[in-house]
Amino acid sequence: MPPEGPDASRAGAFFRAMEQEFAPQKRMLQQDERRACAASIRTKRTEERTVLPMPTPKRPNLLFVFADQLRYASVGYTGGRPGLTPHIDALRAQSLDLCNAVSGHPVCAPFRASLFTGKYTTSTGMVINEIRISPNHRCIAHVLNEGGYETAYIGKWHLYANELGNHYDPKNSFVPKGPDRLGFDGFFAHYGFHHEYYAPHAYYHLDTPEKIYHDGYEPDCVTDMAIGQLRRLAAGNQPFSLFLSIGTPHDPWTPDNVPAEYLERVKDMTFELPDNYLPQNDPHADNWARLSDEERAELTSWMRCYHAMVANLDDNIGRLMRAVDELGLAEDTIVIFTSDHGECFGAHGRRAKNIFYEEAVRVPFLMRWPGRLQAGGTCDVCLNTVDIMPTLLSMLDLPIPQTVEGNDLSGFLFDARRASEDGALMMCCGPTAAWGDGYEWRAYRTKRYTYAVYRGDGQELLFDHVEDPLQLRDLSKEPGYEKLKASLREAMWDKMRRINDTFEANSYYRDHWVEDRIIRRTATMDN
Ligand SMILES: [Ca+2]
Repeated sequence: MPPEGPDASRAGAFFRAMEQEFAPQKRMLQQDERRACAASIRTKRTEERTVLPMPTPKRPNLLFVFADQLRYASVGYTGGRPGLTPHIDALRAQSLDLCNAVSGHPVCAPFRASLFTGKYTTSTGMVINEIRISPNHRCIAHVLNEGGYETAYIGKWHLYANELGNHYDPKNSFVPKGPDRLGFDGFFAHYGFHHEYYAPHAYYHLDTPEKIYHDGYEPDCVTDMAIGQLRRLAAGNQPFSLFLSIGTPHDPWTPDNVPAEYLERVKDMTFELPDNYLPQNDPHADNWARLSDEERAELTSWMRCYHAMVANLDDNIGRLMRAVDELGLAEDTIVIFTSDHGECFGAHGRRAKNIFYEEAVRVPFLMRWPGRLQAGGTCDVCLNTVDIMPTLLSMLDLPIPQTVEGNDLSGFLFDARRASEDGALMMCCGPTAAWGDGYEWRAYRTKRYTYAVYRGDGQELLFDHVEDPLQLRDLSKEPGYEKLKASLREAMWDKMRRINDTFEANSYYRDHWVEDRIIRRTATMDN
C-alpha cells in the first residue's frame, strides 16, 4: 500500500466550494439519472449504426503506431538529441505535426481506454492501471468493423488485468477472443503488461492463453510482425486498420534491456539532470513518482538507456515506413505516430508520469496522409486523447458514436488557417496502479497556459508554458493573473460538468465503480 497522501483535513475553502458546486450533480446521480446526464452531453453526434453506403473508392487504411513513455522533447524534430531519430524526423517532414497534442490521463491503461472509446477516464472507469475495462463501450474498432475494415492489433493492451502485478500469468496477460477485445477482431497479437524486452519475458498471445515467445528484442519483433501483417493486408481487398503498441522507451532502463549497438550510439552523449530538477520529492507524488536517493543517483544512466531505446524505436519506425512505401500503401494509408505519455526524469521532483507537467503530458503526434494533409506542416490545435477517435473516424468518413466525448478536430487539420482556442481537460483519478487517496488532480491546458488543481489540499497552479516551458514559475498567486486563472478554472469545470465528472477521491471510485478490479460503472454508464 502507498503511504497516506496529503491529509484530507487540510482541504480548504476551495474544496468546500467544489463540494457545494457539485452537490446538485451528485443528487442527480443518486436518482439514477446517469443515462439522462450522459445523453445531455451528446451534441452534434452522427447517429450510431448508420447504414453505410458501399465505399467507393476504397476508404484509406489506418496505421496507428504508439510508443510507450516517449516524451515530446526526446525526438529530434522537437529539439531532442540531434541525429538520434532520423527516421522519425523524416516522417515529420512528410507529416502534419500536431504540436499541442497531450495525453489526457498520462498513464498507460487510462490512455488506452480513452484512445479506444473517445471517452474521458471518469467515463471509462479506468481510474488506475490494472483494472478491467467493461466490454460494453462503443469503441473505434467497432465502427471500423462496421465500415468494412479489418481491425488488427499488435502489442501491449493493459486493459484486462484482474490483479495488481503478476503480469506474466496469462490470467492477466491474455485477452480472450470476443467482446473484451473492444471490437478488434482481426489479427490480435497482444500481452497485458511487461517491459522486459528479451526472453524469457518477451512474449505474446494470439487466440489462446499459450505464451508465444519472441526470438530477439521485442520492439524489433513486434515491428517485424507489423510488417508481415502489412504485407498480408496489402494483398487483400479490404481497407485495414493496424494499431501497433510498442513497449519502448518505458523502463526498466538497464543496459541488459536494450541492444548493445544502441548503447554504443549514445555512448558519447552527455546526460544531465533537467533544468527543472528538484532534489526533494513532490509532496503530491505517488509511489511510482517518488525518487529514492539511490534512484536519483541513477537518473542520468536511466536517460542513457532511455535514449538508446529511442534510437532503436527510430530504426523500427524507419523499417515500418519503408515497408509501407514498398508495399505501395503510402498514398492510401493514414499513418499516425505518437506515444501514450511522457516521462519526468526528476523534473519537479518526480519520475514517471501521471502529472499535468509538460514532461508527462506532451507527446509527439504526427499524421501522414499524402496529398490530403500538409507534409511538413504544423497544426497547433489542442489535441486531447479523447479527440483521436472522433477525428480519425471523421477523416475515414465513418460515423462518430454518440457516446464519444472528444471532439472531431479534422477540420483544423485540413485547414491550417482555422484556429481553435479550446483547451484540453486532463485528469488523474488516483495513484498509478494502486488504490489510495490524496493524489487526484484536474488540469486544463491551452496553447499557452496550464491551470491545475489538486483535490486533496485544493492547491491550484498556473503556468505559462510559452514564456516558461520548464514551468518553474507558478502564477496562481501572482497579482494580475486572477482573471486568467478564473477563466481557465471555469473552462475546466465546464468540461467536467459536461461529462458528469464530480472529481471524487480515488476511494470513491474503488467503492462505487469497481468490484474485484472489474469496472462495473462509471460517471456516464452502468454496465
Ligand atoms: Ca505507458
